[in-house]
Amino acid sequence: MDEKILVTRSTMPDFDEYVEMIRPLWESRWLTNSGTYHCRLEKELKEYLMVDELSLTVNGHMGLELALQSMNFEAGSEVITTPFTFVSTTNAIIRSGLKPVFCDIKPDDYTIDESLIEGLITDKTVAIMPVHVYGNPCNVEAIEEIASEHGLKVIYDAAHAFGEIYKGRGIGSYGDMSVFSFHATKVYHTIEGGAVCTNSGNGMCGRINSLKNFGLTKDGQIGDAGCNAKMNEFAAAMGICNLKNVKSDIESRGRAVAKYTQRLSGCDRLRLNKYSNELEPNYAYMPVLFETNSMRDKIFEYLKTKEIYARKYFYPLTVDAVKSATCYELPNAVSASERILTLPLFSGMTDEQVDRVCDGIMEGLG
Ligand code: T4K
Repeated sequence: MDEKILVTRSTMPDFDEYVEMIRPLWESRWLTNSGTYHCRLEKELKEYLMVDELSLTVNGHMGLELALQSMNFEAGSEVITTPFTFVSTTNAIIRSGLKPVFCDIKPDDYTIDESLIEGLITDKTVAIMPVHVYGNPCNVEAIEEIASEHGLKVIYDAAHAFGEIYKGRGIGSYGDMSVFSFHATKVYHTIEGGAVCTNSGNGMCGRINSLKNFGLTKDGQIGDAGCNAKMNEFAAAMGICNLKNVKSDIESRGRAVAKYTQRLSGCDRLRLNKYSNELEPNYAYMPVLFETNSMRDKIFEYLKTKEIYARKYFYPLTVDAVKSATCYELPNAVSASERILTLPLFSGMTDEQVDRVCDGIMEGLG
C-alpha cells in the first residue's frame, strides 16, 4: 500500500528545541495572559510581517471577529465579501451581527472582483472584507480607492497570505486591518493561532488587546463586551520556533510548486495558479482548475484510490452559510468552486511525492 499523501502536513520544529523553549514554563508557571513568549512573538512577527501593530489571537477566526467588533458597526450593517473562501470569513461576519453581501470573484486569481463592489454598496454598507485567497493578493489599490470614496472600512482576511510581500510592502499592512491564521495547516503555524495587524496608525490593536481579554481596559476597568481570545504560551513558543524555519519552509514549498508546474503546465485540461510578478509568494496552496466539474470530481475520486487526498477548497460556496439565502449572481465563484482542486503541498514534499500526484492526475484524465 502506498504511503498516504494528505493535502498538507504541519511543519514541526526540532523537538528538543521546542522542549527547551517550554521548559521555563514549568518553572514560571506563567502559561497565558500576555506571557513572555506572547510578547516576544508579537515583536518578532511585527518585524517579519512588516506591520506597525500586531495583536496575537487564539486563532484566525477570532481575529476576524475581533477586527469586526473593534470597528463598532451598527447591528445589521452590510459587509461586502467574497463567497469563495473558507466558511470562517462568512461566519465571522454573521456572528458579529452583520450581513454578508457576496461579490463575485475574478476568474484569473479567484480574488474579489473589485469592479463589482460599487454596484453592491447600499446605505447600510460599512465595510469590505476581501480575502487574499490561496495567497493571491486582492487589488488592494482599487479596493482602497472605493473604500475611501464611500467611507468604508477594509478588513483583509489574510489567513492564506503569511509573510507575503506585495509591491514592496508586507501584505498585512494594507487596508484598515488584516487578519492572519496560524493554524496547524498553514504555511506558518502556532498549532492554533492568528494575528490582527494594522498600519492605520490609530492604535487599533489596543482595542483588539482589550477585546481579546474580556474587554478589560489597561487599568482593569470593564470596557466593551469582549471575549477570551488570547494566545497561550505553548502556542507562542511553537510560533517562535517555527518562525526561524519559515523562510526555508516557503522555499521548500516553492520547489514543490516548480515541480508541479513543470509536470502539469503542458496539460490543456487544467489551469495552474498565476502568480503576480509584484508578489513574493508563500506558496500556501496548489490550486488546479479543471475544465469541468465532472473532470474535477473524477480526479478527486481517482486520486483517493491512489491514497492521495486533494481537497475541494473551496466547495461549496459560503453563500450556504446565510440561511435566509438572498439570490446572488456569482458565475465566476460558482464555476471556480465546481472545478477547483487543491493538490497536496507542504514543506519537505519530495519530487517523488509530486510525481505520484501528477501521475495520478494524468492517469485519471486518461
Ligand atoms: N479565513 C480563511 C480564508 C481560512 O482559510 C481560514 C482557515 C480561516 C479564515 C480561519 O482561520 P483559523 O481560525 O483556522 O486559524 C482547515 C483548517 O482548519 C483551517 O484553518 C483552514 N482555514 C481551512 C482552509 O482548512 P480542514 O477542516 O480542511 O482541515 P483538516 O483537519 O481536514 O486538515 C487538512 C489536512 O491538514 C489533513 O489532511 C492533514 C493536515 N493536518 C491537519 C491538522 C489538523 C496536519 O498535518 N496537522 C494537523 O494538526 O480545515
